[in-house]
Amino acid sequence: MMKRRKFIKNTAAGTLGATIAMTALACADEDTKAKNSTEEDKPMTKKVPKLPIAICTWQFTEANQVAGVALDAGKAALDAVIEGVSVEEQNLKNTTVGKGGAPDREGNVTLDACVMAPDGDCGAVLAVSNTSHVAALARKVMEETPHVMLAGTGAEEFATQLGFETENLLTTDSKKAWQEWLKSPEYKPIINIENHDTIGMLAIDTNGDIAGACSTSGLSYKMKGRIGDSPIIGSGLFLDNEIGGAVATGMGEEVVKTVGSFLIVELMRNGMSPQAACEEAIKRIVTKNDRYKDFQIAYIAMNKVGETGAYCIHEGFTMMKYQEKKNENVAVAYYHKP
Ligand code: SD4
Repeated sequence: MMKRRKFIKNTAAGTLGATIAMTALACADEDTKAKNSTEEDKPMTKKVPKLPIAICTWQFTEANQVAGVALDAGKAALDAVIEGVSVEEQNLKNTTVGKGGAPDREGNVTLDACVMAPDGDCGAVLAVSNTSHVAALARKVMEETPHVMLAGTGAEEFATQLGFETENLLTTDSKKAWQEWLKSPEYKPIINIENHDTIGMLAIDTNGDIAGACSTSGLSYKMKGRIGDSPIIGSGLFLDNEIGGAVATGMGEEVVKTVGSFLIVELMRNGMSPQAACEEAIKRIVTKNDRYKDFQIAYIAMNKVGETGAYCIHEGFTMMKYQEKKNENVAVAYYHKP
């Protein structure tokens, strides 16, 4: 196996990041704020947030804590996010990530994940059914192959070669729920109802470097072979270490259509705050799709200096944020007021 790429030397979050943040504050366009915005006008003297910081989708308290503690111990952002998401990949109660995830309509649990590193390198695995630690596997694709994505049996064989534990991902509970579903098999993904969903995580380490990971079993009872946004770089996850990063959760098909995470990073590049950028990305979806009342999408984002933002279509989504040894569940504003 060859070592494909060497990480470039980490660059500190110095003048460039600070400049971006101040520009973001100065240039945030009021017109782009979606309704229900929680963003307040911020004075130019605003304090730069203390690093390191880890944020993740939903109320994945332990996963975010693990990432935050790793960052506090001086670990690199990429190591921290992979350690963090692996908590949920092993959590049997979570039916949308890793082992215990709901299967497709034929009873197969298939996992998708991607990772992105501060140097812009990335890796992804799609439709993996033999191991739960798919974010770690995506990292191996990034670091040890000449490719960015591996899917299906190719990814599974790669995992076996690397010594990843072979696991049966379908738990007794998930199997029972699927068998129940088969009695009247209607495909109606209800995202958001329970606070267990795809985990997307972003971390900025003590060097000021940003990395991210996204891991999911996708939508319950999806068609065999269906892939959502989560392993697609630019949709489920994107970052640029000079600017910041974003991750998505929710109805993957709609995220892919607007390349949501890439969009958010580019909006931040053009001066928006993470909050304004998340709101604009949601606005892009709801203005193009009048079915938005039937699905949930949420974005979280963080810029180079550690300012964070999040926005979603429907009430019920929250974000975790770890900073200065505090791991908090943060309320997130939403677009649709029924
Ligand atoms: C997908 N985005 O596969 C994932 C599912 C998800 O909240 O995030 N559910 O489309």
